Amino acid sequence: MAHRFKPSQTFKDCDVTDESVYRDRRNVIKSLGFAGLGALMSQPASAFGWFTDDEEKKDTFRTRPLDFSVNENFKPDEVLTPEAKVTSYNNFYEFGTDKSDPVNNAQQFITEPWTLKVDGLVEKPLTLNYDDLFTRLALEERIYRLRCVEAWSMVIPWTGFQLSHLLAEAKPLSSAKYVAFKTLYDPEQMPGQRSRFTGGGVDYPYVEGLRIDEATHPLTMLATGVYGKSLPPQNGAPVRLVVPWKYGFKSIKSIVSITLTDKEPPTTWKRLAHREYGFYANVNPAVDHPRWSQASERRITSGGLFNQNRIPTRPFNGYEEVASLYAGMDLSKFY
Ligand SMILES: Nc1nc2c(c(=O)[nH]1)N[C@H]1C(S)=C(S)[C@@H](COP(=O)(O)O)O[C@H]1N2
Ligand SMILES: [Mo]
Repeated sequence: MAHRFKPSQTFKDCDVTDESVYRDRRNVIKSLGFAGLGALMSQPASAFGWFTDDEEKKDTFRTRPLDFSVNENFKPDEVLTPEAKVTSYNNFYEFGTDKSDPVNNAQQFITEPWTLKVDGLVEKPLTLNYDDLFTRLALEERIYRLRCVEAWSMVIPWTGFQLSHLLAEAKPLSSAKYVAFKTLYDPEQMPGQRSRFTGGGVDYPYVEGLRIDEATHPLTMLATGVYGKSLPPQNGAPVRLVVPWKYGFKSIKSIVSITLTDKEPPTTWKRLAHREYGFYANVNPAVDHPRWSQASERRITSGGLFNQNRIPTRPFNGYEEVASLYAGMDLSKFY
C-alpha cells in the first residue's frame, strides 16, 4: 500500500498501517455495499487503543456510513491520526473536562431529531432537520490538521460541506458582519451543563463566533462526519464547525443555531479567560499562551501518550492562504 510521508519526519510502521487501514477499509466499503457495513463499522477500534492495544472502546453510538466525494485539494502529506484516537481523546466540556469523558459519557446523546437554525441578519432564515444535514448539500471529505490550544494536534478526515454554501442559501444582508454559533443546551443530556464544577466553569450554552469573511472562507467547514461515517457524539454530532487555521476550541460542536449579526459575538473561552483566549484564536507560534508556549505541538499519531512526535507549529496552522484576511492587523493584539 502506497503511503505518503513528510521527508523531514520519520514514522513508525504502525503509523503507516493506520492510514492504510482507513484507505483499505474505504475500498472494502465500496465493494461490500450497504449490507456489509454494519459488521465492518461495529468492529472495535481497540486495535489502535490510546494507552494499550487491548483497551475496550466504550463507543457504542451508532454512526452511519456517508456518501461523499474526496476533495483532492485537502490531502496533506501527513500521517492521519488513528480513528480510535480522534474519537476517544476529545474536548467536549458538556460531557466532562477530561479527554476521556466525552467518549465515556456521550454515547446516549440523542442527535435525531435535530434542528439547526440559520437566522439573524439574513434574507431567508433556514431551518434544517437531521436529514438535511446529510442531504441538502453534497458532502465531501477533507483532511485537515486540528491544533488544540493545549499544544496537541491531529490530522483528521472530516466529511461535510463548506459553511459558505449554507450561508449563501440564507442570503446574508450586507449589514451582517459576524456569525455566531451556539451548541445545544440540554442539562438533562449533558452532565457538564448541570454545574460549574462538572462543566469546567463554562457558562453554557457553549458559543463561538467568526467574522463573516472567516465564516465564508472556502476552508471553513460544517462537518457532519469523520472517517467516512456520521460524527459520534464526542466529536460533535450531528454537526460541528471546523476552522483549520484556528485553535480547536473555535470548532464548536453539536450546533443548534448559526446567527448572522452586526456585532462581534461573545465566545465561550474569551468570556472565561479573556487574557488567555481571544476572539480570533488564530494558530500562531509567535504568540504564547500566558501559561505555555505555542511554538510547537505534540502530533498525535500511533503509540502511547509519551511516544508522540513534537513538531513546530506553523502560522495559521499551515493554512497561510488565510493570512490576507488579517492584513494590517496586529495579531499579537488580536489573538
Ligand atoms: N460545544 C463544545 N464544542 C467544543 C468544545 C467544547 O468543550 N464544547 N471543545 C473545543 C475544543 S477545546 C477542541 S480542541 C475541539 C476538539 O474537537 P475533537 O474532539 O473533535 O478533536 O472541540 C471544540 N469544540
Ligand atoms: Mo482545544
